[in-house]
Amino acid sequence: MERILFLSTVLLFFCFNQTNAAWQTVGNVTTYTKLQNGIVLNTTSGAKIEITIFQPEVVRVRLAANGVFERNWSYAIDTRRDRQTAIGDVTVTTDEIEISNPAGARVVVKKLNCLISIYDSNGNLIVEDDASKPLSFNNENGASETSKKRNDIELYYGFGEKALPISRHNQNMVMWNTDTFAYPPGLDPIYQSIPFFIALNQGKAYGVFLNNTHRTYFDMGKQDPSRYTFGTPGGELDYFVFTGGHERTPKYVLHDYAELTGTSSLPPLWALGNQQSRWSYAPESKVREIANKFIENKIPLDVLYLDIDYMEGYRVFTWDNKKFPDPKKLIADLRAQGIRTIVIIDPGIKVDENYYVYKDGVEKDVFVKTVDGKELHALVWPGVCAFPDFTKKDARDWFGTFYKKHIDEGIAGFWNDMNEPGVFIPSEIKEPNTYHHPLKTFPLDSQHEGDGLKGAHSRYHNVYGMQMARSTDEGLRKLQPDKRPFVLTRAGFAGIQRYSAVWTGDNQATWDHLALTIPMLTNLSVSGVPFVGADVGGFTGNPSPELYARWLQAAALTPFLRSHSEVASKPQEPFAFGGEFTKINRSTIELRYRFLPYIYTLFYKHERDGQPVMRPLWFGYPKDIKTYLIEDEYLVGKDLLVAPVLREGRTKRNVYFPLGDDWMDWYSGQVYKGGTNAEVDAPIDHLSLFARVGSTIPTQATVQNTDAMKNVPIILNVISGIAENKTEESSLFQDNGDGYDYKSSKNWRDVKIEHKRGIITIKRYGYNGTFQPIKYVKAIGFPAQSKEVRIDGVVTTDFVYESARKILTITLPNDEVKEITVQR
Ligand code: MIG
Repeated sequence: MERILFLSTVLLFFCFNQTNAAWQTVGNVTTYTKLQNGIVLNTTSGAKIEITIFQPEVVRVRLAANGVFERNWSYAIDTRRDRQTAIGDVTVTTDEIEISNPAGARVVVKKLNCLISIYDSNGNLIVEDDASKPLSFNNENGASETSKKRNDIELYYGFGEKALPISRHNQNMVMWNTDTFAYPPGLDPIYQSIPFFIALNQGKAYGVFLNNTHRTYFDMGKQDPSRYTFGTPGGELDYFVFTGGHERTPKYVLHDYAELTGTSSLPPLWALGNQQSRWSYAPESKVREIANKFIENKIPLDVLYLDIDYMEGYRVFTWDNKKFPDPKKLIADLRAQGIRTIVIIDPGIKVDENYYVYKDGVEKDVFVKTVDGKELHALVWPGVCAFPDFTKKDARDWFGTFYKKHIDEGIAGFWNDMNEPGVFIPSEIKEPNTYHHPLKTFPLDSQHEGDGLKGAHSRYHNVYGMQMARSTDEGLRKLQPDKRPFVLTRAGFAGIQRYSAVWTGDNQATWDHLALTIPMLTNLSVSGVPFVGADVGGFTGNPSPELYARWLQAAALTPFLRSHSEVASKPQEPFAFGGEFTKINRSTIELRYRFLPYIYTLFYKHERDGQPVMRPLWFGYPKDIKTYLIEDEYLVGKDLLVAPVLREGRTKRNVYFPLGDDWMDWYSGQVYKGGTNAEVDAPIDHLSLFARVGSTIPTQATVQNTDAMKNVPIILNVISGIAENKTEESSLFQDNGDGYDYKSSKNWRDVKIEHKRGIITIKRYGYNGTFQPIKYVKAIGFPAQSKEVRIDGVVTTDFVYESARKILTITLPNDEVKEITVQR
């Protein structure tokens, strides 16, 4: 630890020490060239700065320290989207240059020291260079950095995957994907790097994305609370500022970031089911035993994972024929039980002349090279390995084709691990194996193709994992064009959401790690990655029955739900903790399946608008400053608030209800006013859950797996107590759970449910198909037996009232009902 501290101090010294002769500021603006959407400034130092209105409410700043801009291309940016060049009008006065969009952002540059200020569309200043630290660069080593003025109360969220508290103000963070087995809370960096953040200050948000794949760093007020600094040791300092438009909401900022870097496409429905993993379920009899136990115990399950021990000597795309004599049969048998199989695929390819993948790789010249142009070799599970250069299209395509074998065997999805990339430190190295030992990845001077811009590992390290996931995703799309791919990755970079779901690596079976899952997953979510989860129960160590049960509850409504644990850990399945706990864990997983129609709808929406599935409270309630540091509750979409117990031995917990809405206890119907706190009961078998008053949440009865959802009736849970004169719209997206009909004119529908006091209107948009019928409307928290219920104007008697739970359940005669009216 001391060593790490020492190293980072040295690093900080080099990053921030601008008295070093080679560091210099860009100097003053001399001449300029106008562009259609902005300007290129020349400066006294010879550096050039391009400032453009990238989108009406997105400003881009690029620094070419040596006067030559790099290729205008980025792994982060979603090239599938059409973008029009925005207008950036330029006006020049003696001292200043102004770049503005008629309806959007405005930038003012002071010629003296080239100081940049950025304004939102209402004319409010949002980001301003710190005049005491102008834009600077180091002409000897290619480093550059910029500092912005900071208001002491401004908070920062995002930055991808960080084992840090929810707001990252006063933190100094590094972007460098690292295999950090059993990372302690507070360790930085870990597996994924996303150099994007959302700033929030008294209800107003903006965002910044540093479009640079090197080992960049962000000091968010740690060194000096009056500014924040970000920079890079190499490549172009290229950053985007998302002004948030006239709204200045986090939602708006994230929408614009998603427009830039893309969204996740709708996953197959089964991938939202419960998933079970372990390092490793092997041999095949063990896998069957686990599957059977889930079924015997009636615990819902959609997926089982095979970790590294299914392979022959850890050679990817092979099977250990002793442990798995007939994989195809095993996979088919599991499938007949409603369970899909996912296998792990690592990037390291064993150097072995008799191994078909290696031989072919050598022939096709796909591997990463050393600085001398030789095949790079490093040690991982299989022994000495070569590594596909995933920054080369041919290598991505090549790797992608190998999945065919597994697809033909019936494997449903793939898990990419060790892709930071992480490698083993050779045993002759006697130094301690610290979390951030430089030998844990490729040498920094290793050579990558970089899709047309050859470069060193120091430039491409952070996108290696993302490009591996891309190779898997693209490979699967080609191999099975009628199915939606499912890929899970450990490493990633900005834009990873286009290719994969993400899990948070090797966490620990401790209460602190359980608590850490909420700030980690919500921050990943607001970094543009919706499909996120943590190993339930903790990867290293053994959770107590209580810890596992609480962890499962906390995770039950997170986007990706998977239990996973380390080799040699005790059994960590929901039925492994004894009778009472089997029951508790079963009902937790059943809860997940009840909410699947709601969660699936959120994923459908995400693809279109970039909004996260799992949300921190501040994201939904940016005007309520009391939400800003809450990290023990989260929202699912905008209508559900989850408040799990995260500490040992507790059977009550305090819940904060965000201001602006009222919240109803899902089980008891009790209403809590927004802006208040309450102490709620949370016995060991209970996950505290609150629904937003006025919303309508679609659920279903629980099922053993997603295959069994067909024809299961949908329940529309109307949360009573909507204000007079208010209208709330909720939705339910339905299709057959896989494939691409939902992008065509068949087989999907998007149901809009409008709720006014006493009236529910159901509007079905879309196309013909077979859908789970909307069968019940449940008015939850309904004060008394209703006097009259009408369905499409006709009086019905098909309703019951349970006074204890205050639930009025109306049964609909068919799936075409348009309007339900209820009289108190
Ligand atoms: O060096 O495949 O994070 O989930 O079980 C360890 C074995 C490699 C690390 C992953 C973990 C997985 C394990 N892997």
